[in-house]
Amino acid sequence: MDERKTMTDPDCLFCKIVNCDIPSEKVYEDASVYAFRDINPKAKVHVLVVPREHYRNVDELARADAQLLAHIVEVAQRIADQEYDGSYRLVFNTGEKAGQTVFHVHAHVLTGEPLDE
Ligand code: D5M
Repeated sequence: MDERKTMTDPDCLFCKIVNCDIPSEKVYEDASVYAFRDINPKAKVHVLVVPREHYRNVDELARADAQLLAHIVEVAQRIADQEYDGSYRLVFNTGEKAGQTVFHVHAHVLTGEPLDE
């Protein structure tokens, strides 16, 4: 366990979604993660999987809690199994120049149809 004091950021969009202060279309939840449909889907099925706790990006999460990162991958597979044939693309945009716009780590799970390369 790391020593960060703030596990929720009151100004963070995805913290608000996890806490149900902003509505979302939930796909899956458990004690440590929450998954919901992306508002601007880039594939037939486009789900975001986020930890309930606030980490800025996947690097911060990996250093603090590698098991939680592995759990996010398990949840991505579960969603792809439920919503398609188990095939999926997993994307973590990390940093502004890579297209990250929400600084609460989230896995984009793209599935539901064959994907272009
Ligand atoms: O991905 C941020 C993603 O978050 C982007 O694909 C849109 C999505 N988004 C933004 N607001 C919402 C709400 N309110 N519900 C669902 N999805 C949302 P990034 O990798 O940071 O660019």
